[in-house]
Amino acid sequence: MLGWEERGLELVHSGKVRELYADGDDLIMVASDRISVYDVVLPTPVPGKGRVLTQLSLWWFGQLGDVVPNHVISGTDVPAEWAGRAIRCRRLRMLPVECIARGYLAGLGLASYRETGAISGVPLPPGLGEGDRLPEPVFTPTTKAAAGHDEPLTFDEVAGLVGGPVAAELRSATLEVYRQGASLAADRGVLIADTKLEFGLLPDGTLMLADEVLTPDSSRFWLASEWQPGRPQRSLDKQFVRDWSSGLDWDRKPPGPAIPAEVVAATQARYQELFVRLTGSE
Ligand code: Q0Z
Repeated sequence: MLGWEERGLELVHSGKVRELYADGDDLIMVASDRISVYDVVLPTPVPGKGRVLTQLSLWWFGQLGDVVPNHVISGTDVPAEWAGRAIRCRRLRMLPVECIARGYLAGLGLASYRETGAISGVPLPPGLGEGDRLPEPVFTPTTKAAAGHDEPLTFDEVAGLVGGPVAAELRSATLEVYRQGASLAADRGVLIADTKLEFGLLPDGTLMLADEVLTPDSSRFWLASEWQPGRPQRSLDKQFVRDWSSGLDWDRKPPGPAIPAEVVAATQARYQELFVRLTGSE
């Protein structure tokens, strides 16, 4: 079998758990079975994770096609070695903003709220606690740092980076994708606490949803039946890995520990269960 180099593909970006290749004018995004916890990639893969996340993302792109156009060309016209876990997409001019929508208080949104009562310059009512649902979803964009940590941006700062009209489009598309996705997921027993979207532009200026959408690697998913505001929530996908690793003598710095087989199996089952719950297919 020919490897990707022999087929003229060029590796353009290697992320923690995914790779991005150029194929002529197109890009091919390839999801691996690698898993990260506390931002550290563990040495043990979770078989099937790349396929489940890719198929979930493709399903969401289909569901959300009326909200905003997207970069997908094909989920099947990809090299055979990546079948099921790769997406052929249009190469866009990516916008330098991580577009985050939050519907519940968790993570960096919670930290910002506790310090200032606001997130990304959007004031929130007093008295909210960890895991609470927000009165309205909020747009909380950040920078896209090449290394290190993303920094919060106010709406005016986004407008300074991409121009006022594109910033307004980004905010409305982000909130609408979140609203429709979270509403559909909630009907199926899954809460989407927050999500990170990436957008790019076609040469004619059309805004397109890019990258991955509403996967557990880009979003916080909670099981509605387990939601208990007032404390940290259980993560639908990685909770077994977190619970197991918290019992180890590990400082959460690389290299991470190998995952035992039963924790891998439980995590695989969690990804599959999420996929079946949301999409209604196996
Ligand atoms: C996505 C990323 C991945 C590592 C660039 N349609 C597009 N056009 C231009 N650029 C991108 C896309 Cl999706 C683009 N990333 C994120 C994806 C591996 C990094 F699969 N970076």
